[in-house]
Amino acid sequence: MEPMGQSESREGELAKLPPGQRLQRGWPVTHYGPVPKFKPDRWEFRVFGATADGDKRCWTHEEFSALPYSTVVADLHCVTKFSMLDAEWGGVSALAIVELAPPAPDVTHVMVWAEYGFSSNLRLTDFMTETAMFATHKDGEPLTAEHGFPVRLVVPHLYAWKGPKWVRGVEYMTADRRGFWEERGYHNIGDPWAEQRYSYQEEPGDGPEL
Ligand SMILES: Nc1nc2c(c(=O)[nH]1)N[C@H]1C(S)=C(S)[C@@H](COP(=O)(O)O)O[C@H]1N2
Ligand SMILES: [Mo]
Repeated sequence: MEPMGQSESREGELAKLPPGQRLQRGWPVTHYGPVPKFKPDRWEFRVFGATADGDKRCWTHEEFSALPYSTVVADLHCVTKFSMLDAEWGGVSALAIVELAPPAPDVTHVMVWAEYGFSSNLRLTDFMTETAMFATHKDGEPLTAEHGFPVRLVVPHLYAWKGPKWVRGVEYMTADRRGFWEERGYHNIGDPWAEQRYSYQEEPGDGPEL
C-alpha cells in the first residue's frame, strides 16, 4: 500500500481526467508563435461588438488590475492530451466583465482576441460560466510572460486552446465565427468530456460551415 500523502490519491486524480488525457506534472508552455512583449502604456483590454448600449469599453492595465479579483481552482486540458490538475487561477471572472460591459440581447457568441491576432470563439453560454476567468495569477503568483502575462482566459470545462493567453479583448457577436484554431481543424466547441478535438467530429449545428 502506498502511503496517502496530503495530496489526493492517484485514483482521485485519474477520475478528473477527461477521456484520452494523461496527467502532467509541472506546467509546460504550449502556444503558436512568439511570446509578445508587454507594453504597459500601450496595453488595453477592450470589449466591443454588439454591446447592450452600442458603446465599447476599454480598460488600461492599471484599471483592469483594479477590477474585482476572484479565484477559481480548476484543471487545464490540452488537446495534445496532457492535463494539469488543480491550478488556482486568480483574476477577473468572465461574469464580472459581462456585468461591467453587458452584451446586447441577441448576442450568441464571443470572440476572445489576443496579441498577434490570435482568437478563439465561444458560445456565450460557455463564456458566462462561474469558472471562466480572465486570469492574471496562478497559485497566487502573477503569470509569467510565456503563460500569458498580463491576462489569459481560462475556461476549465473546454480544451485549453479556448483560453487565449495575452488577451486584449472580447468581441460580442450575434452569429458564430471560427477563431484561430477552430479555423485550422479544431472543434468549434471543444468539450474535453465529449472528446470534441477536431472539426471533422462536428455534428450539424456545432459550428459555422467550414
Ligand atoms: N495566444 C495564444 N493563447 C493560447 C494558445 C496559443 O497558441 N496562442 N494556445 C492554447 C493552448 S493549445 C494551450 S494548451 C494553452 C497552454 O497554456 P500554457 O502554455 O500556459 O500551458 O494555451 C492556449 N492559449
Ligand atoms: Mo493545447
